[in-house]
Amino acid sequence: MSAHTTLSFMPLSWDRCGVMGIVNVTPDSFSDGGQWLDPGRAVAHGLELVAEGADLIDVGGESTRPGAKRITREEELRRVLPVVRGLVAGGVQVSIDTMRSSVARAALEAGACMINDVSGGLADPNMAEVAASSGVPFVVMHWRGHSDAMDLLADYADVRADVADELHRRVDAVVSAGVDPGQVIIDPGLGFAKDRDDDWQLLAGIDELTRLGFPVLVGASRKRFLGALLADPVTGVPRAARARDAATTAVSALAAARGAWAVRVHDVAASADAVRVGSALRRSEARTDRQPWPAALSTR
Ligand code: PMM
Repeated sequence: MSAHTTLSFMPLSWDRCGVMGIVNVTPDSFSDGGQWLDPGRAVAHGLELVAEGADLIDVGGESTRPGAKRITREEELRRVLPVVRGLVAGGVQVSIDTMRSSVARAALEAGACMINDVSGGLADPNMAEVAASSGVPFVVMHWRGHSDAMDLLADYADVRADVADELHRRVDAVVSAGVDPGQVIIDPGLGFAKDRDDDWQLLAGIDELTRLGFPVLVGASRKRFLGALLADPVTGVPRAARARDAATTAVSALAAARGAWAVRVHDVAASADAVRVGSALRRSEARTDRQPWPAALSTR
């Protein structure tokens, strides 16, 4: 696997960390389940997220919450296609969040311009071929198994090294199946077969992941590790999913500062500001004309 630091698909490259807004067309996603099941409301919400600063919208029809059961292909298509069509008609860049190659193909035909596969091509052996033949950006997320069993699979010797190694092998597999390395975006898959400590370690290791040579997408929005961090100090009850947005925003700034390509979030407006902060800090750190502190101070 060779190094490719930028997407060859230019419309999805920005001069800062990007913001991917989430529209889950599901009855059971952990934080917004049931809110956007009606296609008209889902499209209106996606357009609202774009107005708030989303660079693209990720549309998903199948919940991946821990313990979730799979739905049929027909149901998934019924949920996502009208929303993809509606958003594309509104001029929005749409990513399709699916583990099924047939759903990805149908969404691309409806105008989606990116595939986000949380299984990184593992759940459906035909996904890599659809990605390869379409040439669109393809998110390869770290994944070890379906949602009904994933919590039992969070067993790592060294989570950063293991996730990087497994992602590396997944990328090699999809590239062998014909995907151009310039299409690939990697994602550590926070919360997917990870416990809270694993999620924090992976976040702390974003810079290492970027060194694999692919754009890195970070999906921390409202996830369990934030709920646990913000748990009620008396009862220990995790903070409710909707009340995790400020923490998500903080993660967006940190992810941008550590070189993430984009963050995947529910609350777009706050993260749109946060990624600008993180990216500005990163640009400033990268300046070559900076004086080391002691020298700068001694010239006063
Ligand atoms: N998380 C969820 C769904 N899709 N896609 C990527 N690439 N990365 C993620 O972390 C990710 C994802 C689950 O969260 P949701 O139910 O809030 O959409």
